[in-house]
Amino acid sequence: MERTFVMIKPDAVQRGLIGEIIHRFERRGLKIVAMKFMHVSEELAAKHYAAHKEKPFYRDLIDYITSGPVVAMVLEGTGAIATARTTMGATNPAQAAPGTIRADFSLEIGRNIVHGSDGEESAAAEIGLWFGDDIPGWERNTDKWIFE
Ligand code: RTP
Ligand code: MG
Repeated sequence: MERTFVMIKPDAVQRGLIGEIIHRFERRGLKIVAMKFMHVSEELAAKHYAAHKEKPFYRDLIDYITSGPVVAMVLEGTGAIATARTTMGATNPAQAAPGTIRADFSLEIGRNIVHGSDGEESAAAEIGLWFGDDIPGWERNTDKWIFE
């Protein structure tokens, strides 16, 4: 069963959208296997966004993600990495499909309210960075109605 790392960004926390965002992933069938409300240090932000170090928006991105508390989580399910990203919508909310989290609650790329790992490699690295490598699984009552 695949796992992915998802983060509810500071803008969404400030806007009172934590429940709404978690609700969408939960309702789709993704299973929460780890979750925490936390402040992001400059050091953690730099490690998390290391791939973007040379990008022109890097400084703004670090300032954004360290500007207030976030909710970090690990979601598990069939094709969880891609499924979480399609539930979130395109990086730029202006191009995100209606019904996705980003389209329904945001307007600008630098305030796009949620993060999700973009592939197997980044998912493994981000889960390890934010939660460590020993997250136990758990049996959900509804698993057999969601996973074939
Ligand atoms: P994320 O990592 O947050 O899930 O988003 P993503 O994969 O869809 O997009 P990525 O290319 O990894 O970019 C990471 C975050 O950087 C901000 N960004 N700003 N101003 C810009 O051109 C720009 N491009 C990216 C966004 O907040 C994006 O989510
Ligand atoms: Mg990304």
